[in-house]
Amino acid sequence: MDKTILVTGATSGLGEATARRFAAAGWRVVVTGRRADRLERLVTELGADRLHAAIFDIRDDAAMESALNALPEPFRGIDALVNNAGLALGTRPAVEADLDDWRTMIATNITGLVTITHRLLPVLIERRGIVINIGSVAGRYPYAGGNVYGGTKAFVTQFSLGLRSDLHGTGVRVTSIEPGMVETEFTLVRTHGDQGASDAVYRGANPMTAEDIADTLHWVANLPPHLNVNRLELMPVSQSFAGFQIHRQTT
Ligand code: NDP
Ligand code: 8X3
Repeated sequence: MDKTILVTGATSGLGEATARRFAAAGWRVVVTGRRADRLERLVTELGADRLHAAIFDIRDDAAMESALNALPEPFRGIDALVNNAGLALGTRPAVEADLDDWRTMIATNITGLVTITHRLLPVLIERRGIVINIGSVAGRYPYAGGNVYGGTKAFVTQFSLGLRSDLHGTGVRVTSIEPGMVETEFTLVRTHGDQGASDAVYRGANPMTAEDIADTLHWVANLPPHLNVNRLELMPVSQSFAGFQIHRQTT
């Protein structure tokens, strides 16, 4: 195996599981995120020949550029980009939502994602690589309080499909993975650190695991080069759809 993958947001959840999955399969992995201690622990555990930590906030263009420019030679030829770094903040209805939360989601889930994609497209084209973007069921099915988070994930899906068109003829594959409920630190972040609320979301739900998604990503990336998965939506069996809400006049 002589391939390199860059996974954004590899300090926890889907990103960490993806880094572990591909490293176990023999890929070189560039792991990114803000929490340096977690990335450094991962490098120590899995080995510096296999993993490289590129520590930056995906909203900080200059930090991203300098971390990518500093990639050691064996990690520079990126064959796969997993755009995973992202977050939801808040579940309040739009009128009560915190505008700063909205702006953070847009800056991270949209602006950060397109910035690193634009930066790495030349090498991905040169190597006939693959871009895997992590969308969400929230981008397809609206729910109360999903407002801007769902909007950012709808962007991810549509951007993925648009990228496919633009990359026509290059051999580069683009996939949008759109999971439902996966137990990670996602809800802890969404609730601004409320562990009880996070536990309540997942309790008894038998949610998907980060490893379920990592296995799916590994499958997608290792398909024969003539096959492209455009979009893939996954849910735990315990999750489904609740239909429309109707507000009725009482008088
Ligand atoms: P986690 O909170 O466990 O992981 C999120 C990752 O994103 C962390 O590694 C975090 O790193 C990184 N990240 C967040 N903000 C930034 C930033 N500004 N700069 C760099 N990295 C950042 O959640 P998940 O693993 O669940 O989430 C991963 C992706 O999956 C997200 O895009 C999420 O929207 C999506 N998703 C999650 C679902 C779920 O149910 N869990 C379902 C569908 C989609 P750090 O904080 O160290 O910077
Ligand atoms: C995360 C899934 O349903 O919590 O993207 O929005 S959901």
